[in-house]
Amino acid sequence: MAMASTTSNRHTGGPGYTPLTPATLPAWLAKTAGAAARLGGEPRDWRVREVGDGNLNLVFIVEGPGGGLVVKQALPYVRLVGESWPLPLDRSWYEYRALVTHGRFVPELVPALYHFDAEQAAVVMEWLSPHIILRKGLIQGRRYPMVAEHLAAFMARNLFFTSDLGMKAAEKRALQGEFSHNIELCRITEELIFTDPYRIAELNRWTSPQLDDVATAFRADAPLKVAIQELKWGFLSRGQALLHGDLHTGSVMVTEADTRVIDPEFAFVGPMGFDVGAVLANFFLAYFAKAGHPGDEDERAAYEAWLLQTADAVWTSFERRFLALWRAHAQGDAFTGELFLDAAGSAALEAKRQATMRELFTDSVGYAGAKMVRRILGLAHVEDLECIADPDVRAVSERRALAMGRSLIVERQRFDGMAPVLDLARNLRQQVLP
Ligand code: SR1
Ligand code: MG
Repeated sequence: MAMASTTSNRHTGGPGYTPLTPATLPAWLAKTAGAAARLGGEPRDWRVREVGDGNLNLVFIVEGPGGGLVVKQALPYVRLVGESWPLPLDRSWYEYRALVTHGRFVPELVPALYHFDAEQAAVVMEWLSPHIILRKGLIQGRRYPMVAEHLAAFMARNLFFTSDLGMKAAEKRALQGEFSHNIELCRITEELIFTDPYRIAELNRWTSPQLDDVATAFRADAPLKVAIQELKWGFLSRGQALLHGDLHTGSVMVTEADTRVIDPEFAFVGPMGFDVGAVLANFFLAYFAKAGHPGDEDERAAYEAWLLQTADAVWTSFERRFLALWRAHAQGDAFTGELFLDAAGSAALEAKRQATMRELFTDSVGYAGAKMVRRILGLAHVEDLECIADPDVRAVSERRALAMGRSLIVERQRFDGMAPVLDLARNLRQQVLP
């Protein structure tokens, strides 16, 4: 990963910027419109905990006698790596703007926004309780009966209504322009997902020596490198819709009945399959990780089946919802409706809708593969696998996931629906790969 060459901020920071601490946060928050009323009592009564366990930011939970809230503040560097890797504070602006946009289309699936402080690069928002991070729930073997429908709705509505199918060209171009400056966050994705796992890179890591052979093989795998670069080109060049940009199971908070999508700081206008693939990939990673977690064999098998059913339901529900939106709310400037009013036109347009969903599925499959590989051979790993303490056991799961990731990337055109994708996962699960 090349270090970021700029830390430029157009919207945030300034001489007053300073990382908040549990000690300094109450005084700052007391000046923030509405926060004091929401928390109740006096600043000295507020309990502040820093709970950020992500790769980039500070996250505080603040509780007062009248209620709670969350403050998320950007640091001027990558928290996971340290000050040697500077990163623009402006990502908090993009996160705020993405949350506002998501709030237009799926208000029930995002946290409520209370305040954005440009100088401190901080967003004040709803404290979601008793929600937990979906990834942690999956590691604990919990089931979420609504999560597939909610994630499908989140993606279908946001992707459709910010695409040229659902949004007028002038607004879509403005949206694309606004997010086009989220350059450094996109660069992280371009390098950590699409490039570094396929070359020698300082920040790469993997379970070693167990996976040394696969890491070496991937760096020499020409069809794989062509395929991942095709996907990267799509990420760089295809402005289909406003993406969340980092839609893994750590960006989702859940209860059994409720789902909220958080952390859209990587938002930009890009290829829709990137978000869909991210969700699918993280259920597949959870699936392969399960074999390395302790527990009863029958329960494990049932839970693994639930994970694959959930991935299946995410795609099936997403496809159904996206098509329904296209048929009923095609207010964008793509596929001008008056050209397709007669029977032949209507049939041709419906055939095009079906073909578009097939293309979107192919993209989603490829991006899912990319997201799986990066979590095992690249810098940023996932707790599902990392919590497997025995490296020999962890490597068995990781090897299966890498095999699936490679197939999804290279052979993405051959998957004509979720059934063969799920068959691949089940087959690899049974194998002890050399
Ligand atoms: C240096 S940031 C590493 C990763 O964390 C974020 O969640 C994104 O997935 C990014 O690629
Ligand atoms: Mg995040």
